[in-house]
Amino acid sequence: MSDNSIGTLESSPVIKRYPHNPVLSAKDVPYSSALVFNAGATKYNGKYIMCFRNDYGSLEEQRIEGTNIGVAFSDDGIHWEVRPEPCFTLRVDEIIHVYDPRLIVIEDKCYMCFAMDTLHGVRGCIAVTDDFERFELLHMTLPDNRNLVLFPEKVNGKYVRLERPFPAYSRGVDRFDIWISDSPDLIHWGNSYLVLAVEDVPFANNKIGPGAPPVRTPKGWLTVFHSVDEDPARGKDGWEKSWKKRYTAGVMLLDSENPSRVVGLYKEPLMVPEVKYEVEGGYRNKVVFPTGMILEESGEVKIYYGAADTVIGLATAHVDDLLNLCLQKP
Ligand code: BMA
Repeated sequence: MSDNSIGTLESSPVIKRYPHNPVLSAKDVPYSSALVFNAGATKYNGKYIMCFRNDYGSLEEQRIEGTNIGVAFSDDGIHWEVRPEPCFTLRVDEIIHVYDPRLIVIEDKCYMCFAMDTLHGVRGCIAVTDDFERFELLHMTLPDNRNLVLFPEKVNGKYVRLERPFPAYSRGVDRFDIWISDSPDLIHWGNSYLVLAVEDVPFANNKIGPGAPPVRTPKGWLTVFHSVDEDPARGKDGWEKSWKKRYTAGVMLLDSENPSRVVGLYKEPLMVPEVKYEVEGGYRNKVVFPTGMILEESGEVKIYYGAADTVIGLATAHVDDLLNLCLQKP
């Protein structure tokens, strides 16, 4: 271990993993698929809908040939049926691929935020759809920016998003934080503020980023984020020659009226990679990457997350337990 290594971490006991995880993996996909992970999830027109990252190629030969985004539907948020064709692909000239979709319904319209790798940087994008076949692209950020998540309703008359720019020049490599911006129309964005800095997260020594779109609670906007710690002592841990990072999940609460203000941050991780499909046999092991969060009327929160960049897991917690974690005094 090096001096600033984070060491052993544990998931909070409020988190329950679905015992039959993963809820979706390559074997469930009726077209070429190797890695199925990082899925946006929402409820729309009476169904659960998930848009997921599908890296195709060969799992056995550890080969990726490209990425598309697939869509799956469910009546219970647990058992999913994948539509026979991918729903979204962009691989033309300047655009290398699109990935890591997040879904959110605002005023009965469904929006998908996603990342786009281009020859000139990573861009965060927002599109709108009503059938998951046709998507109208509304906005693309300047590079480098990704992990866009929209709030489910306007705040003070404006659309709001969390995002994660990559200020590599000014902060050195990989010291990245969570920011917020607003917009009158989802097309023009500005009024940007820092929300949470990587140095404010005790279990991060590398970078953080938004996870799933926030949910409204009586105490504020509840939202999960991803947090990364790196340890030079780590070596090969997946398909790549070397993988020294661990991705965990954190949880925080933002002010209802001024969501750039953090009113509660749980100082320990909410979820840490610790079960088999999160820590071994994957493309990149020791990764939990939350990208979808649904608050049920019962108070149950469903959290969808990429596990080891290879499959999709579901974890649940009660909303009151998550709020208590955020608001507990040190
Ligand atoms: C991030 C993104 C995610 C991925 C994660 C862990 O930088 O590329 O798509 O899940 O790394 O590899």
